[in-house]
Amino acid sequence: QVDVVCLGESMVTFLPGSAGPLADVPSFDRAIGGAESNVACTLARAGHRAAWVGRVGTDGFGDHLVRTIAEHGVDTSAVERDPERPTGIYFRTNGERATGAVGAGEGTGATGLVDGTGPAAHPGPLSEVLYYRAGSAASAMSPANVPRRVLRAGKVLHLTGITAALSTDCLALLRELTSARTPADRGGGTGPLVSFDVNYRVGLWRTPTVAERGAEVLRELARHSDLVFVGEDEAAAAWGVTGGPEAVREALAEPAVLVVKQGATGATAFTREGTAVFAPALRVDVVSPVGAGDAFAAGFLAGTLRGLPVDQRLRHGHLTAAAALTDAGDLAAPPGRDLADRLAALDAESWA
Ligand code: KDG
Repeated sequence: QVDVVCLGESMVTFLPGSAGPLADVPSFDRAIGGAESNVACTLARAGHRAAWVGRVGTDGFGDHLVRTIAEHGVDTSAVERDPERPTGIYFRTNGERATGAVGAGEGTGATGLVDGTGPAAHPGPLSEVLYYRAGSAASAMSPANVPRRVLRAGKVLHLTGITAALSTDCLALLRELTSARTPADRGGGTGPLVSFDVNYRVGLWRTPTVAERGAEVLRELARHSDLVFVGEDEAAAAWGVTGGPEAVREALAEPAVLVVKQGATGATAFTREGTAVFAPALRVDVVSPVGAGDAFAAGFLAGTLRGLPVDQRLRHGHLTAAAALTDAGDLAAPPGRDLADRLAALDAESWA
């Protein structure tokens, strides 16, 4: 059986060859991105059976994505090819970064806010993001063309709020995969545990592809999921919640398990019973914050699949995020299992 099925859009990513604003960058290096396939790749690299379900064009970018994600050990057999629509791509720039050590949750990139806000909205020091994904093959995913059998084949189905912003059909698909469930189903034997990373991409929700307000849609999807990841900064931006993890939990009407990422400080997980468990973040020198949130989710899910206690799931999340933070791309090789085990066993103080 597959451990985790991840559904969402993957894109070919162009990383700048030099720092500076978009207008001044002469060349870019090709890489891959996509929050959900990032999670799948990281899980597969950590030895779990992961599948990615998505839709790409029949163009060379689509070929490259499917091939590269498969090379990470991910099952891509359910990926659909769309002959009429292109594969999404996106460009990043690398502005001047704040130097010094920050934690695995630090920066909006770790939770995802910086991605998609777009250069016009955030000319700030972190990287700019320029998407070319409107009308992409993935935006045509819908309840009619994504095989439910595949989505229900894993122990965990991992979704993110990015998909909800791609089109009304994509939103309908996410609603079906979450709202159709009843609280009694949660974590039960009737289907996979639904994991949802809020991934609030402000820029995507500003476009007219989906008429509804992103904040409301994301709150609804989170409320219907079994395991929710959200950054404090995302909760503040989307829902105006600023009172710490407990306030985020109240705003989401107590999802089954909630993980609130608190930047450089660490992360708090609320268990099904409502117990709060905090784990401090690792301190690392950040190369790029993009993809750290995905890595954190992958680490937490890996710990969950291994049946580890919640504090160690959080530590796995921080550790995997640290690997992504110290890599320029959206996706970094996770630390090996030995190292993960050794670090997970360390005393909490050693992490701060
Ligand atoms: O979390 C990293 C992702 O944001 C990146 O890989 C691209 O999926 C992506 C998106 O929609 O921004």
